[in-house]
Amino acid sequence: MEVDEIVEGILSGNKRYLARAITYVENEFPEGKEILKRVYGRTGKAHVVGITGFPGVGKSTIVSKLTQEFRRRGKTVGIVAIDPGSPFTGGALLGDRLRMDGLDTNRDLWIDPGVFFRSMSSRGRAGGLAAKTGDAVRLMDAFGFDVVLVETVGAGQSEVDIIEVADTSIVALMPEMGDDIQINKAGILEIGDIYVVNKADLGGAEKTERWIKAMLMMDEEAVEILTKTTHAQEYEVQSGKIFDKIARSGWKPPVIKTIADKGEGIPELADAIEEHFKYLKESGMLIETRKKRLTREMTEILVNEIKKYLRSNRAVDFDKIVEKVTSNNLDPHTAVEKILKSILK
Ligand SMILES: Nc1nc2c(ncn2[C@@H]2O[C@H](COP(=O)(O)OP(=O)(O)OP(=O)(O)O)[C@@H](O)[C@H]2O)c(=O)[nH]1
Ligand SMILES: [Mg+2]
Repeated sequence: MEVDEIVEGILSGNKRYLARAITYVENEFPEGKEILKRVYGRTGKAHVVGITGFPGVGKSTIVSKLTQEFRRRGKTVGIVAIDPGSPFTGGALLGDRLRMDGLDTNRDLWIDPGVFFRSMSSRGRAGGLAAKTGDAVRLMDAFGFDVVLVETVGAGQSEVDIIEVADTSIVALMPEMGDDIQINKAGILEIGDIYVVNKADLGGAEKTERWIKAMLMMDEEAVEILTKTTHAQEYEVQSGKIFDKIARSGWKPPVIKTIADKGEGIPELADAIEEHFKYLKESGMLIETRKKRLTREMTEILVNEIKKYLRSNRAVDFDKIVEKVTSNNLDPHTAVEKILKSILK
């Protein structure tokens, strides 16, 4: 399939071409990059919503019910699920279908032209997964979905990455998960704009809710202290994420109890999501955080390109210079100055 054909297909709303474009991006085919370049002008309108949480808390069920709710509200929905367990299949639709159990039971969604689902495997592909997810989201955005939902399992590092693609981050928990220090260690309580305590039917949801609120209050104090220091800039240099958190401090993350498989609490969750988007737009935070994120993304691309360039030994014989430094005939600083000079000229 030609790039021209795919771009045209995406812009005219044909999902087959969207699926193909995502496959190209996922496999790092050069066509993927080319397509992204061509459709970038159409991106930026979708509300990107990330949902993360430990395995089995009910993320897929929430995504499925939320999708129905947004459809009722007249919005179209694109879904990206990061699946850590399944082998990479190139995103075969049937495989996706079987895996997304929550959606599978929801046959109406499969035939709804206003919904598109895609899963991406993270197995053995941790590196660059955030970037690829970001590009898949971008393609869905360009396609014209009003909302793009991204489901990621949060059990280690990857959940923190949703902050890099989502405007609104939802952290899903379930009862009996509170007072578990592991959750905070996983960084999960630092990234939520909205918290969900799902499986409220199991009992103990209030306790978990209280615990989250207590954690958030401590967090709020920390943010206040950080905001008052005159060294906010320094914090920004040290950690873009801490700064983002400070910047987000005008928003108090709500904690919402749900029974997702029965749809309970889902309209309230959809309200909170829409409210957060409104807040982001009205406060200027949407543009501000997107700008910061793009700065990080472009810096990463630039550094990667420079690395590639150096490895190619085209501009300078990098290996030879390293040898010189190893044998103490040159110091690292002078070596880098030399390299930079020859690259820049
Ligand atoms: N009791 C109860 N069960 C629920 C609720 N919501 C979802 N479940 C069930 O919990 C199980 C896991 O739900 P999923 O939606 O697949 O959870 P998940 O977080 O997407 O799981 P992974 O993608 O494997 O991390 C399923 O059997 C659901 O039917 C709920 O509110 N109450
Ligand atoms: Mg799931």
